[in-house]
Amino acid sequence: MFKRSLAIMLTIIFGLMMIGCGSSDKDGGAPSDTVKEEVKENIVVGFSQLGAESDWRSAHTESIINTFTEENGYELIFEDGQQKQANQIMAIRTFIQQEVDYIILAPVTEKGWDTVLQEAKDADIPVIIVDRMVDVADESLFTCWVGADFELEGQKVTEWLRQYTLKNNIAAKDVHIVNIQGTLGGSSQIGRTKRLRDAVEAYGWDLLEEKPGDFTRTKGKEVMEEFLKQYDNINVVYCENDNEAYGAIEAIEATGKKVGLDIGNGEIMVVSFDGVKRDAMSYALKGKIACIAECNPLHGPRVQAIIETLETGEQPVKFHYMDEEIFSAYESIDVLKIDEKEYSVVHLTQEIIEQRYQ
Ligand code: GZL
Repeated sequence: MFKRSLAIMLTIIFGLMMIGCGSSDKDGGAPSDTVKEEVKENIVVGFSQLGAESDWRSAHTESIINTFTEENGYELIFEDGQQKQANQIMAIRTFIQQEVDYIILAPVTEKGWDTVLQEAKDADIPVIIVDRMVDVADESLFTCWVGADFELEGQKVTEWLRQYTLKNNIAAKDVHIVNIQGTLGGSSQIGRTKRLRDAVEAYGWDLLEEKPGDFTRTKGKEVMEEFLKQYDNINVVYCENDNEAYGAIEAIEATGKKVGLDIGNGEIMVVSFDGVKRDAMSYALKGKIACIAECNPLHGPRVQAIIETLETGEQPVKFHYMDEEIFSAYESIDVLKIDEKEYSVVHLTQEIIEQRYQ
């Protein structure tokens, strides 16, 4: 911030000098545009990303990097936290020393940010939180947040599953679920897990066990293998992201069991979140993932709009929610009713997939 204020001051002084020397335009008016252009500083943004664990994360990183480019007037400093909060805190402290103009933080977990966000606030550097939320005592420690309603994502999947069981006369007591959770303590895991537990409580499903799969394919496969050794009656697998679902499907099929929707006849249903890559949609088209609650990773433009508003001296809205759908190839469920609101299910076809990834 200091660097850019200095640059702006220099512009004014330099411009006044130009006017004094009469070398601006003919009538001695404001300095010519070339003066302002020469010293215009790019906005320096420090981005602390939590890691590279999933397709969603890669798409999220790409969205930020593709937005905060030099040609768009930015200088982006990117730091990968590799799933460790300590690395992210170190990155934020480095950004503060570098006197960046803004900090973007994608926090790996919700807790433990108060001290370092206070340091950023003391350095007068606005912090924009993206994706998962931070749980801080004082919400003035961050300027804005861009992300998803993770509990609503969980409600969409569990409401879809409830409708499925009703339409196919599957008794609640015969729904035997395991949950492959996301990275423990992150808002996406917290919200999606909470809404599964609420549904189990409300509808009487049998929740056999929950274990973290860290949003990765490898861990998702490992956890599913453990579940399959432990339980012989699993018929629904709730995966908290698509990469875990890929791993779970691999583990299930390796035992000779079938992944699909016909849980009344021995198939194992997989439900998931994200819907970022074509792979996930192809699985869903084949019924290998019964439904996917979209989690939209394209935060870049929303964050840029926030920064542009802040640059004008205006205060943007604090919380920004991304628009998200729910996808399924199962055509008998069209609409989900959640808390008096209705959400249409996008019935997947090859054509819709082609359009989405053209
Ligand atoms: C969701 C994000 C989650 C994704 C996973 O906003 O936090 O983390 O669902 C990602 O794919 O790893």
